Amino acid sequence: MESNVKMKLIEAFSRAAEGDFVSGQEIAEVIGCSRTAVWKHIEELRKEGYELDAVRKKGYRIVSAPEKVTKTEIQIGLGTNRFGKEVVYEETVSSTQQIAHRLANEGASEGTIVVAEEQVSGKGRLSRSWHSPKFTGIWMSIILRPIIPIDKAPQLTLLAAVAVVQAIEEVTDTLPQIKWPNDILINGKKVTGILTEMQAESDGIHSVIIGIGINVNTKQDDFPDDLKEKATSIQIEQGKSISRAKLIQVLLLRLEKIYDLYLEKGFSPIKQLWEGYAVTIGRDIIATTLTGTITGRALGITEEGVLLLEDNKGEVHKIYSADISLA
Ligand code: BT5
Repeated sequence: MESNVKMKLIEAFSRAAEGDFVSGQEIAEVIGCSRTAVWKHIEELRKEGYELDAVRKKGYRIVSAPEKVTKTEIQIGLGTNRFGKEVVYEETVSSTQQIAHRLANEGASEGTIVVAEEQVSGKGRLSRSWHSPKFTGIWMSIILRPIIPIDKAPQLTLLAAVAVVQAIEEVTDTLPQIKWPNDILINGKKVTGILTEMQAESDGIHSVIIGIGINVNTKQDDFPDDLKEKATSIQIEQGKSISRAKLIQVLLLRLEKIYDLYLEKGFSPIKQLWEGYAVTIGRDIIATTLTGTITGRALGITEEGVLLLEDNKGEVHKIYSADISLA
């Protein structure tokens, strides 16, 4: 919706006393549109997360405004030591990853996060896109600066997946599971995707940027047709919405704890936690890699976080990166 139209509309509502209706006529005058076009603007406002009452002969009133994930919402009550101490918040971005990359280059400190209400070109792996409609989910990137060898960076995806599952478990009554390497599912449908990118040179890792996308209060209609069957949200699964800011706080705390455990004790304890949530292990799966397709039984992950897949000839393959589906 055009931002000046939106501003005028919100202003008209905020001039009215709380709980009072604003008539269609008044809205038409404020915006400078016809009375028949008023409902269209009201619908647009609804799409942006506002709840509105419409009563014949009285007009419209705002019942609730969308909850936001601003720096203040995230930082008040945040229990972490480092993660989320720097928050870069934008209402609309192309991709939080892009901004985080720039900030990392400019020397942003570890634990800096970039959060947006909406991404217009959210990124998945391999230049796929990530659908990120306004006010519905958590679209966040966090900058880490671990001192680890480059080939260990993929472990951070698994570490982040564990933190996300723990956080969702803590604030909802759903039971998420992890599909190697970067998907989190509820009832078999994708609720979260993780994208781990790295800035490194021959002297080692400069930064790792972990992008986390969680469908929180997304409604079925918010998903495009090609995602309706395979994607879900916390709201869809548990039948009620939750505070995105609260989930971000819990997630940052979980992430910081598990990251500290990782820096202190290595990948082993993370692997154990991860295996407790993994849905693919012990099952027959199809792994689609850039070079081809392998079918077999997922045996587990190695100490490095690499997936082991045994084909029907008994040969064990190491899978570093792939899309997995159940056979
Ligand atoms: C991922 O890629 O799952 C990584 C997604 C990471 C998104 C976060 S949001 C914050 C940060 N900023 C960004 O720009 N990105 C990160 P991949 O495994 O390649 O899966 C991508 C596929 O998931 C798409 O091709 C769709 O099929 C599906 N998909 C897209 N949007 C989805 C959504 N909102 N929910 C569930 N599935 C989705």
